[in-house]
Amino acid sequence: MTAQTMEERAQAVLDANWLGRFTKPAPRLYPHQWSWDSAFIAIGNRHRRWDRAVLELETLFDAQWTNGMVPHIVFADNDPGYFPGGTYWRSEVSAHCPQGVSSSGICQPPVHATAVLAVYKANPSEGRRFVEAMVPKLVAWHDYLHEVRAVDSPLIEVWHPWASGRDNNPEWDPALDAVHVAPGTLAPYQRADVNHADPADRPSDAEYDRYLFLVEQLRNRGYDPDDRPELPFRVRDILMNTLLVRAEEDLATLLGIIGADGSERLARADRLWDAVDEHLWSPETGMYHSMNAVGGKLLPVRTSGSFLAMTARDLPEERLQPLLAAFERDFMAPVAGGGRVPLTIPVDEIGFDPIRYWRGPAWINMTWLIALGLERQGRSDLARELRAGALNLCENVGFYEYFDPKAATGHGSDDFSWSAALVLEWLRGDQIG
Ligand code: 9WN
Repeated sequence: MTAQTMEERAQAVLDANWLGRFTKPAPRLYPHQWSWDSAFIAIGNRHRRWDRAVLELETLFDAQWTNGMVPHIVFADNDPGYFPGGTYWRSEVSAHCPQGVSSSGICQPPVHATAVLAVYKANPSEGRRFVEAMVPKLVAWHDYLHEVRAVDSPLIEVWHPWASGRDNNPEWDPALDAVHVAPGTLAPYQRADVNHADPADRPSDAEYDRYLFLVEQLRNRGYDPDDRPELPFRVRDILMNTLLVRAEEDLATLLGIIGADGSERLARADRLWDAVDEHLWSPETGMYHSMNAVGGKLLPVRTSGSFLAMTARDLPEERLQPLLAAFERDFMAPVAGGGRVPLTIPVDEIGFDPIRYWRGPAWINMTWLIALGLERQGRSDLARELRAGALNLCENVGFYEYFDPKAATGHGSDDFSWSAALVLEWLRGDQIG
């Protein structure tokens, strides 16, 4: 297939999932607006649907809470096709949720400043007004993360696996094992996800019980706990923290574009990076890890989230060499037709499953974010391999949510928006690094 045809196909996926003010991540499995999905979608749409890219991010930030939090899901309606929906989350229990907004009460990784910068770069003459409107919202969002989500440490915490964006990554297993849901605690419920995707691809019922229990713990506290150290699940996620370092840097650039001073954001990035490097680096594995804030120990599973350190900072050799060695040795999976893509965790890691989501397969957004980091570290050769692997998977298998590269199969939802969006970005060859 020619590059042109591939571009048309990718754009058609985004167009079909467009709902007038935002793009749903998937036709049936995810029928609302998701926070980090919208950032990736805007990055893809900036090339051929610039107005939509702008509206996508504006719509998401219209639902921003008054404390700065950008919710991880903004519910379009009461579609019973998704559970847990707005009537379960009941965002109105928080005084911070704006009137008329129905959303979840947790957030997702902060890739939005990176997306706003990318959208600006595609159309600087019209983009300046967009940047002016978005900057105060991004400042409030990042400040919320530093001020509310960091407890006893500069490192940002996730209080629910869904907030990590990598929901049932085996990385969280030790932290989730400590969450006990006594029989009869939860009201009976019906999962909707297993109606739209193969149950073998999705989390187990026991995991779902814990997910809902953790939502209830947060909802009972109005999503604004004043006993943050007592929360049952508190993880200093490597992906969340490294992407915020990157986002602060991009926010400083955005401030510069509108003639404002970005030095405070760069200072925040430095302070956060220093904490990442001091507390999340493991000399034993030669990788960065997430930390269980309950107990203060590094979570042992090696995950691809570690490589986002390359996206966040220019790394010194003593960090880059071991990281790249682990990447090549344990994560890179060949793709039929050419190229390689990173697995979520190595095949020999406890909990690896080639098809269950976030427990092993390859994801287009992780591949793209890591490629951005490889470019930053001067490893365009490896970034090109990732690009080739991702394009071959999408071309040969389809725009799936995620992939088992060894079997060349697609999983989760088909026609998945961020897979199409990031293919578009790669085809335009317009790196945002
Ligand atoms: C829960 C929408 C989202 C992504 C997440 C992915 C998955 C939701 C789910 O889908 O999570 O938020 O129901 O499984 O894990 O990264 O944003 O695409």
